[in-house]
Amino acid sequence: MFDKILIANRGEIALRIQRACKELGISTVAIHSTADEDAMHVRLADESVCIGPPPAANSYLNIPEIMAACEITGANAVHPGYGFLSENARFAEILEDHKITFIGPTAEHIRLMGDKITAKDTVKKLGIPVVPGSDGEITSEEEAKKIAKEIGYPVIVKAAAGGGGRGMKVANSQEDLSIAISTAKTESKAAFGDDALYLEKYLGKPRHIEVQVIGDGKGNAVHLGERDCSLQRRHQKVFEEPPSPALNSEEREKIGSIVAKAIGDLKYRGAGTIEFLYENGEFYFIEMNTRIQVEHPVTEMITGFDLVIEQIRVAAGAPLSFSQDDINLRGHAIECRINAENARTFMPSPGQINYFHPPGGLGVRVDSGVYQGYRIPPYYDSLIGKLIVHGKTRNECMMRLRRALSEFVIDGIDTTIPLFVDLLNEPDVINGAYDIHWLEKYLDQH
Ligand code: MV4
Repeated sequence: MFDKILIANRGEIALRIQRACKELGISTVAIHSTADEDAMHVRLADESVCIGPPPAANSYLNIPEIMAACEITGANAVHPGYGFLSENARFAEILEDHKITFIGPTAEHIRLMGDKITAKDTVKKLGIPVVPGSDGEITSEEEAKKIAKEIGYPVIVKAAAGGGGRGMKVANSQEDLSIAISTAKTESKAAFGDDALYLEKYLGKPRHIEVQVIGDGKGNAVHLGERDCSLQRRHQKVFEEPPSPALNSEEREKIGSIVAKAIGDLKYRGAGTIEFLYENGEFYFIEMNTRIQVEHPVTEMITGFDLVIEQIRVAAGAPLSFSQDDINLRGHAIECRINAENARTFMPSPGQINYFHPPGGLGVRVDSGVYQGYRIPPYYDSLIGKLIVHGKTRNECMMRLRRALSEFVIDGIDTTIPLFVDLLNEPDVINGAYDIHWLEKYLDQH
């Protein structure tokens, strides 16, 4: 096992990783920018290294500085968290070259899943259902038109280097297709330096359902059920829940076992998420994330397993501490992402937190990196915490969540808490009757 882990991240996820390290008796190194000198992840770490000025490109994304921090402190592993360098295959490779363990998958697996065309091709061969579309890259407009005619309009053109909603264009008819291809190509080349595109049938009203997996890198992999993350705004999730209100236990078991088998066959190491669109009872793979995700705590709440501890174990070459038969999904969990943003305009609201009172009680978890008196810097993502609630049933979970939201006080800045208070009074949210477009439509009307 490692004796010292450098955490290449900030905010609530840096604290989350420190907690796992502390329980395992591993000492922690925080890195931080000059804007984060007062951050909680720096205060609670055993050691800290300032690695650069506020812009992330010069600090949290600065690989040479992070390598120097590893060298100075003698860290033998790096946990990247989410965002920043978490899906950077080059970073994983550089660490391995220096005999420092990257707590995550191999560089090869990160690269494979980072290219959305090779990802789709790989999982399809492993038996995971994918969205009908082009077999790999589209190489000409003629070919694209032919495929679109076969699968039927509308279709969506996606960038191989994209993901998370970047570089996509919908075409409703053959007349739209050539402009969709040329704009997607130009945008993709400019944004990613890669203009490879692929084509898919456009699904009109799907849900976003993702399956959590973890593998030991030796062929053993398990699934920990799904999360329904359909409530999103501008491709940012705001509310996530397992189990999905849309699935029955047969559907859950079926997709889970398909995914776990595929991930085992890949000899995948670490935590991962297989994202699907779900429509009319069918699953369609869209992407795989090769990192721990923001919303991982809801899965921890219904399984009782610590996903960050398991990430560390498998990165060190240890076996998973549970098998598929040990995983029982119990009750229901919901996460609300608390952003330092206005709940109506979503304008960022950095500044000082004058008063901070988190909720508590049975089934309530708050993962946050802020504290009373803390000044939120304006340079980074506005996520300041997550309210995660568990209950025996979905109804109990929602009652508890309303109660927890009513207790939560954050003064001095705007937060998204009032949005959740409103959402939990909406019949469609109460009934779980939402798709990926529901939240944007709701926000247009309110
Ligand atoms: C789609 C789609 C409809 N049909 N693919 C957006 C993010 C990226 N991960 C995939 N995305 C989509 N891919 C097909 N074939 C609709 C979306 C999409 C979406 C997906 C998940 C959650 C929110 C979304 C919002 C708009 C569009």
